[in-house]
Amino acid sequence: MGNVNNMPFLWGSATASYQCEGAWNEDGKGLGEWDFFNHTSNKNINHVDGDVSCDFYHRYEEDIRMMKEGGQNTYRFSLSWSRIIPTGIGEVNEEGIDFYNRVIDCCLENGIEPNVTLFHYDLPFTLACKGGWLNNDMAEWFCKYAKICFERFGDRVKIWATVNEPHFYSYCVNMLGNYPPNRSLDVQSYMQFQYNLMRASALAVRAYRQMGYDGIIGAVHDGGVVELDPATEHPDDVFRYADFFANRMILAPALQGQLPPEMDEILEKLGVSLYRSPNDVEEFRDGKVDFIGLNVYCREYVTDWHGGELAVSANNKGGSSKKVEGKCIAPLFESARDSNVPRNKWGREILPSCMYSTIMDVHERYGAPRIFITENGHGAYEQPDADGMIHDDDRIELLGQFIEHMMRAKRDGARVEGYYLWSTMDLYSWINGYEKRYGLVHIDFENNLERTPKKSWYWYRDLISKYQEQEG
Ligand code: BGP
Repeated sequence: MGNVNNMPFLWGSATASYQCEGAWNEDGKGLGEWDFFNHTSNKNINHVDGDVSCDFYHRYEEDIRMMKEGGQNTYRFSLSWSRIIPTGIGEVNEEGIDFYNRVIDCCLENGIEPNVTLFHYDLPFTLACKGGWLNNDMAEWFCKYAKICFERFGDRVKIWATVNEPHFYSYCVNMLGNYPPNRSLDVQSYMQFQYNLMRASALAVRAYRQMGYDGIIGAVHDGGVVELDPATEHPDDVFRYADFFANRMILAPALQGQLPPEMDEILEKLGVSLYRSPNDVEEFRDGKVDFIGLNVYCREYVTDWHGGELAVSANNKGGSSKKVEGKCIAPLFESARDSNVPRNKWGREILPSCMYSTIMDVHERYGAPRIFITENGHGAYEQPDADGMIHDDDRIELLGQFIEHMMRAKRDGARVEGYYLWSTMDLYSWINGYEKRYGLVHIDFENNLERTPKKSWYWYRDLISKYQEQEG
C-alpha cells in the first residue's frame, strides 16, 4: 500500500489469534491462559474452547483469498504471544515466527495491508501464573516481546496496535469475572490492570519509535461514548466519573501522553491506590500513539448513583437469559435504561448512532487524532437457509447504518482512515462460545469447517466498491 501517511481509505475485517487460529499446542506454541481456563474451569459456562476454532492456522490462505475476493484491502489480526515466546519471556519459537511470516506475506501478495495487534487477551500461561497484568513487571516483559515482533515483522507490517481493549478486558477479568482469572467486583485490580496495560503500551510505542521504523503504531480502545439519561441530576459529575471509568484511563495516556489529571481524586472516592512506576510520567509522555483504534459496539448510558451497592452484569447465555448489560459503580454513577433503544439477545443496546457520537467525542476532545474503526459488528444466532446461505439481513441493515454514521463523522472533519468489520469469519466469541456469530463468512463447525460467504459478505464487497468509486 506504500506510505502509511498517504493511504486510500482502508476497508477490511478483523479477527484475534485465540479466537480463530486453533492449533493450540502445535509447532512449539506455549500454553495460554485461555487454553488453561477453557480446559479446566467450571466458569467456562458454554463448555467450548479455541483448540481448533476455525483453524486459521492451517487455512489462512483460503481466508485471505476470500478477503481479497470480497474487495477488502486490509486485515486486522493479532499475534499469539505464546506462539512467539512460549513462556512469555525467554526463547523465541521460530515455528511461530514462520507462521506469522506466512500470514503477512500472504496478505501482501493479495494486496491486503496487515494491521497487527500485539496483544488481544491471550496471555501466556506462565505470565498468568506470575499474576498476569497485575504484576508491575508485565510492561517490561511486553515491551521485550513487542521489540521481537517489530524486528521480525516490522519490515512488512506498517500498522501496529499495542493492546486490544485494555478497558473492556480489565472489566471482564476484574469486575464481571467472566474472563480468566475471573475476579469479581475488584475495583483495585480493575484500575491497576488498566494502568499496567497502558504502561506496557507506552513502552512499546516508545521502543517502536526508537527503533526507527516507518510505520504507525496505536492502541485499540472499546470506544463507548458516555451519554446521560436526561433525568440525571448531576450531569457534569456523572459524565466525568463514567468517562473516567470507561474511557479516560486509556484515552488520556494514549492520546495525551499522561494519566488523567482527575485520576487521584476519583480513585480516592473508589478507595483505590495504584502501584505506579517511578518513571511513568516520562514513559507516558514518550508513549503517545500515532492513531487510536476504536472498537465501536455500544455507548455507556448512565445516570446518578442512587445508593445501591457495587454491582455489574452481563449476559453470556444469550437468548436463554433475560439479563442485560449494566453496572452500578458506587458511589459514582450507574447505568440507565433507555426503553427506546432495542437490545440484542445478549442484552446489549443496538444503537448505530453511537458510531458518530463516539468518533466525534474523541475527535473533539483529543485534538483530532487519526482514527481507525478497528472493530464494529453484530452478534447473532444464525442458521443457513435451504439454499445453504446465511441471509443475515439484520447485520446488513445495522452495519450499513453504523457505516453511514462513520461517514458522517468523516464528513464533519474526523480523521477516520479505515474500517474493520468484526469479524472476518465466524469464530470463538470468548465466553459467549460459538453460537454467537459475527462473521462475513459462515463456518460450518460440524462439517470440516467449511467456509461459505454470507449475504453480508456480498453486501460488504459491493459497499466497498461503491465507496472506492466515490473516492476516485
Ligand atoms: C470485542 C473484542 C473481540 C470480540 C468482540 C465481540 O470486545 O475485541 O475479541 O470478541 O468484542 O465480543 P463477543 O465475542 O464477546 O460478543
